[in-house]
Amino acid sequence: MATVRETTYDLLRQLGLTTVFGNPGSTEEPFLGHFPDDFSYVLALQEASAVAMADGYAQATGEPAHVNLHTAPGTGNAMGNLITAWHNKTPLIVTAGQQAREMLLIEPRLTSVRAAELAQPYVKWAYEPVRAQDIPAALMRAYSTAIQPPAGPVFLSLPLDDWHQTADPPPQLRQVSRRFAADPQRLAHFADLLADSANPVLVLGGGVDRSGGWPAAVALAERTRAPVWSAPAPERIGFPEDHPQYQGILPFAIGPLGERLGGHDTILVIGAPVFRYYPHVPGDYLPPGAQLLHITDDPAEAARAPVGESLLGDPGLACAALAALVPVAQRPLPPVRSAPPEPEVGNPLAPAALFAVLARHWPADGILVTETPSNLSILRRHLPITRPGSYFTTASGGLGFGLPAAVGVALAQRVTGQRRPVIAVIGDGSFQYSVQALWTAAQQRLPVVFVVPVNRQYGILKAFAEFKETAGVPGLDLPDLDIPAVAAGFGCHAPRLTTSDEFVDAFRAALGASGPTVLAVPITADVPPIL
Ligand SMILES: Cc1ncc(C[n+]2csc(CCOP(=O)(O)OP(=O)(O)O)c2C)c(N)n1
Repeated sequence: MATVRETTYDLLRQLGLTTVFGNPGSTEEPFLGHFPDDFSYVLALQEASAVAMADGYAQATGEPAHVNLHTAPGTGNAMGNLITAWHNKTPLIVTAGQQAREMLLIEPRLTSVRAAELAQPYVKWAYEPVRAQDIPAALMRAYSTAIQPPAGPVFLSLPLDDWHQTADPPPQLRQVSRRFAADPQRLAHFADLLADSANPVLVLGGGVDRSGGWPAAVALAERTRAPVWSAPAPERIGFPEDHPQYQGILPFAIGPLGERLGGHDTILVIGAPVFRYYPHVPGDYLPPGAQLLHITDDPAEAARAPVGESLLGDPGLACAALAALVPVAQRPLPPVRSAPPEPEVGNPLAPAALFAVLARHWPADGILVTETPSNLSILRRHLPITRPGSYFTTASGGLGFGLPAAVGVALAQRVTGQRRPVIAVIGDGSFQYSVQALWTAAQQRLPVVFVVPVNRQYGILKAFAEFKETAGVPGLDLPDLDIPAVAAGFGCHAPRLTTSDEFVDAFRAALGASGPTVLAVPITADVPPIL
């Protein structure tokens, strides 16, 4: 008779979930024991890193990933990046150990009380099976839940003494949809509204990239001849930023965003929230007289939009369907946006100078993973994303995602055989939240290049304090962090750099290295305005 454990591993195998990201504890050992040869365990030294590595891996492979956590404290450590996975719409199957059922009543050490509530509300489904025999079927249900639109994390709490129990017959291996197409009537209505518009604009978000929608988005843009903006604070990029119709990234505040879209009568938003705002700047959501059309695969995202009409459907499929329905517009093309000014190269480098140098030496198929809050708009201005699947950042704004996510993205390059270079630009503050993922990168010999602009401060919080006129906030400076020493301690190559030339030589070498390199570059402590 098969055990629950054997039936579960068979199912994981059939689902292609043979990589387990995790950090083990005693409550997980009965599951992990006699770990099969055809599975791999990616050890993270803290659960925040395990979740974000799995997130990066899932996004870069386009497949769900499995994370195994240590009961309540492990889940607690994982929570920040679980919140990010939720906003990233990443399908993650999160399992966590639980104490033995026989003792749960008296709450021994390692009990996760109300385990199914702990990860809420940032999972699509959370469950502790009522019987040991329900684990494989619960896993099948968890998988089906995670991958259906909108994709997202799910959570299972699994008591440690369940694994050796005799299993029921295995659950049926099921397939469910990962995409759904829009209602044709409503889509035709949207196409009519778009065709009747005098001056429409497209706003594209991360959902376009997630759904493989670049070619369809380009076709739609070229038929409508409309300017194209990136949705504010995008977690992925849905349109080539070197396309002549591309205008830039919209500001993440109500008033400024509404003003930026002034003059347009139709605003078509695809694959993004309406909108991802950050500082509160009151104003009109839309320019006067404009209508907003919103296409998303997420009913909750559609429901909470303050304005506009919505249409549920896969962003990529919707772009393709709309492109087929709308006539070729006759209007003149929008003006091409100007190139950023050439920054002066000083010592220390200004952020713009560092990013201009980085852009100059950027590999054509490079993937950018980033978390550099105050300098992000400068980085994005100098380093256009021109290919699909080439940009990943936190959708939630929570820090501690980028560094481990880059490790997961790099692992995906190896596993899929794509072997695209992965470059992570991570602020010196952001670097600290899941820093132990450097060890996993080193152990796995992943050639990730971590570029750390060192401004010795929480720059964006200074900008926010200025913006809100809240002087005297403590804890915004970061003196005496020795990033090369920390990186070397985890097994990364980490040369000490100051000049631009040293950076260029080290960056080139890092791209060809067989393991991770951390390039901490001192930069000026400018505080760019928040908007
Ligand atoms: C988990 C978490 N903790 C705290 C914050 C608040 N926070 C936002 S940006 C930031 C500073 C980031 O510093 P750094 O990476 O050095 O970038 P800089 O703003 O200096 O460019 C902090 C602490 C957050 N977003 N997430």
